[in-house]
Amino acid sequence: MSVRAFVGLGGNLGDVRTRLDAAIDALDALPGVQVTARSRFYRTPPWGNTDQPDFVNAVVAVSTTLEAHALLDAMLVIERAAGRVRDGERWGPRTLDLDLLAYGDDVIDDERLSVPHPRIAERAFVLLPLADIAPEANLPGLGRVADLLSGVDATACTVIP
Ligand code: GSY
Repeated sequence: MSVRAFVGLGGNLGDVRTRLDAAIDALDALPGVQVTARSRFYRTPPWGNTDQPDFVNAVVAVSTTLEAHALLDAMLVIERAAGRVRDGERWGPRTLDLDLLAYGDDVIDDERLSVPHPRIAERAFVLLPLADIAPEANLPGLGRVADLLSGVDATACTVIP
């Protein structure tokens, strides 16, 4: 059985746009994963630690037969191949960040994974690209993506042509 999942992509070191394209191709090449929709790319101000370069962000929808933790493991492999080092710095600059935002209607909260991602509702850099591809999606416990987007300030985020 296939599940629709949403994956957030971001980064702010080096040629991020090219790296995000490669990461989307890598997701699509995974056995049991098909990218079914992709958002535009956005330039977004850094969230958390604001003393770092702007980010490029996007979101893709995938149709997958992988279980959520297996999808997460595959995403971590793609991050590492892109030079991402998880050095414990929570809000620092990064080459590539892949976040599993939602996995069907599942609610998962364990030591490795929280879906829907607990901070989606606060983050314009997630909601804006997510609304490109799934404005009507209803995230369990959070609500409709378009409604969540209307509750955040996205004015500093711009589409990259
Ligand atoms: O949580 C994802 C990494 N990240 C981002 C991001 O992707 N975009 C923006 N705009 N700020 C961020 N801060 C962190 S940490």
